[in-house]
Amino acid sequence: MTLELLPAVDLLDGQATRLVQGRAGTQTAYGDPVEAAADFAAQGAGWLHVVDLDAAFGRGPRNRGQLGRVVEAVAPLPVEASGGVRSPADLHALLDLGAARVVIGTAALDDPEWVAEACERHGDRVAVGLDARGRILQARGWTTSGGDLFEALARLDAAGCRRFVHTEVARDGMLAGPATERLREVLAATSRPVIASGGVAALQDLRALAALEPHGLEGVIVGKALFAGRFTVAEALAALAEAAVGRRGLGNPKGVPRRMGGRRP
Ligand code: AMZ
Repeated sequence: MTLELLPAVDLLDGQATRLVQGRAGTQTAYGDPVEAAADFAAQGAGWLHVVDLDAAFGRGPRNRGQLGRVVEAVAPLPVEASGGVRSPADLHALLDLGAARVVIGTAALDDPEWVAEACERHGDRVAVGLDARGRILQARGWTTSGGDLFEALARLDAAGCRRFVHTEVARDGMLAGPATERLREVLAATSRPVIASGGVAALQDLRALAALEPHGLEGVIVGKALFAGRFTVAEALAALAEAAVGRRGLGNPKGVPRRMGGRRP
């Protein structure tokens, strides 16, 4: 299988924005999020990841209009939406706007019972965001910490949550490479699909992550590297497709034709 690429459009005050390690005040604005999303879609992305940063910081949902416009602009491309989903009303609002999947972070720590119920009720339409500095989980726009990553993962996995998004906060927006070792530990701790986020800076990082696909890595979220022009969505998709083909070839390292003696079609 090919690792799924989820280009990320983070929204702050209606603008496409990148933060450094998620800290307020470090933002670089990249203009109209609808334009960015449409461009990523046109290049062949299979998913988009959209974060309402204002909502994640607890300033209320200021970007739902933009989220709706993004969903419309890229349809039928599925959009994963997150940020500030703390109640059933928040979750339903994003599903009603057309999000194919909603990621819940802070509430998975604050209100695990509701999140377990939401996972059960909505199945694949809900994923749990495990945002962490090392093993320590981060909440409320990564301004507070609480709980152990692996304890929460075990608990939510047992509660039936179907998919996890692991973000290494210390790497996010840093263009310093993904937290591959931590990710290996996360993959070893659950048999549910995992999406990785944070730190991707180069096509080589994507190839390294693609090697984790057989261990349960399903996708990778890329933000800053795309907005900073390190590579394009099209290049990223080509690198991931190539890595998947290379991996399939590993079962047959010398490239010996499998149907020896058979006629070529
Ligand atoms: O950059 C940040 N400070 C930040 C961020 N990108 N804070 C939260 N988030 C993202 C998480 C997840 O997708 O990676 O927002 C979502 C979680 O939000 P919440 O409000 O459910 O914790």
